[in-house]
Amino acid sequence: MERTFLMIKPDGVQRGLIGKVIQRFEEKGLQLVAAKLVQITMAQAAAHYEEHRDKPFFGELLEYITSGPSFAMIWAGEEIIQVTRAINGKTNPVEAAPGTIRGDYALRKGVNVIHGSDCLESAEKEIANFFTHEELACFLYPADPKEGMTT
Ligand code: IDP
Repeated sequence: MERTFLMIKPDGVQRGLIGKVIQRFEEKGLQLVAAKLVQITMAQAAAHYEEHRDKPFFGELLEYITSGPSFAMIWAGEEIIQVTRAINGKTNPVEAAPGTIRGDYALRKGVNVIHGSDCLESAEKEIANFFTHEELACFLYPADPKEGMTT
């Protein structure tokens, strides 16, 4: 099963949006594999946003992502990258469609509530940056989430 790394950023945690965000992914039928509150270190932040190292907003981005606890998660499901990025909405909340997380809960590009990996390869790197193997739920969900809901 494909998996991705999703993270509610410090603004989302501080505004009490963890439950609402989780609900959207659960209701879509995705499967939660691991989750925890984490105070991101500067080293983890720099590794996570490595591709943006040369951007003018890099310093601001590290400051923001380490400014308070984030809620790190691993979710699994079919077409997980495409599905979760659609639920998150465009990077710039001004352009993000209503009904998406960023469209409904954010206003500024630099403070946009949620992170989602952009491909399966990045997802695995990001998971390794934030989770140990022991932290992952070690049971298999049914292929169709509804199959497990009969009892
Ligand atoms: P994504 O989070 O939608 O994948 P990326 O382009 O990978 O978008 O950017 C990573 C994060 O960097 C964004 O979610 C946002 O928080 C921040 N960011 C991107 N562009 C800007 C900008 O122009 N100003 C400030 N922050 C930005």
